[in-house]
Amino acid sequence: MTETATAAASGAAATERFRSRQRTGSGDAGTERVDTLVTEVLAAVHDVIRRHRVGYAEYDALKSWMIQVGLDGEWPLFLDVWLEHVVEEVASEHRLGSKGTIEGPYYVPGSPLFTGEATLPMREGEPGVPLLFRGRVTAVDGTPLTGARVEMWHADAEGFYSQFAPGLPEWNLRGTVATDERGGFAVRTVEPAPYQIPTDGSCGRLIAAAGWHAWRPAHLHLKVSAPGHQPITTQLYFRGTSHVEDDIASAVKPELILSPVSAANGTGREVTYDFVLDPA
Ligand code: MBD
Ligand code: FE
Repeated sequence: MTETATAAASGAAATERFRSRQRTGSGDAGTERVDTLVTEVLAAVHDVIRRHRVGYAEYDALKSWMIQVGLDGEWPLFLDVWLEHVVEEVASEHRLGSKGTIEGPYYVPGSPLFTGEATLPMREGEPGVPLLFRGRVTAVDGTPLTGARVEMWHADAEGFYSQFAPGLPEWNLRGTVATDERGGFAVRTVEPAPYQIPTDGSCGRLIAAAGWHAWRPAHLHLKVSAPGHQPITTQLYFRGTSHVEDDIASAVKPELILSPVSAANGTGREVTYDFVLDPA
């Protein structure tokens, strides 16, 4: 029997995951700050209601949709798709090193650790074009960072993430590699598929109701960290693949687009990408 992926199951897992690792310091904003932010958000919504003459039928539709987002566990998905990119933009305004982008709902800390070179955990005959991803991690002054951690996680060739879709090994396509004495790392994996927001959940219903598309371009997720440096959370995309130009999560930046070439050994593709970390 093959279990099928459902919005409610991946949403419940994402909600649970978020609750277990909420960033410290969240939720302790002062009274004045809460007053300012909530008052302005509400005023913006009031303005929309007045300008568009929103009626009771639409108000009730909104209420029932918001209730269902919670029941589906899709608040992490909704927020990361439609709001996180602006939070990331504000947070990274003064960064000198590599560009970051949103984390999304499917990061899991503590993936299997390798040194220098890694083949991400994958199934026998894992579908997808083999990809060799390698590079170096340095400080902004060019100093190689030995022992930096490069964490990678991504969807499989069907667009599914381990621990959020059924039937996949726990750490499938998730791993951490520590850089060598020259700051270098290499990761062998397979190229991910584009990601479709689940069509059977509340986010999918919103997308259909608004006539939008539900796609993110194929992407690799990464977190790169080293002692004494600011960690970076980013994603990398593939030049010329679908939805690089119109990501529903608005998380593509020109600096994050890879151009892999045929691998020197004749199987699959390879690409080099270097990370530069800001001082802490
Ligand atoms: C993803 O895979 C993702 O990276 C984001 C940001 C939102 C939904 C699914
Ligand atoms: Fe993703």
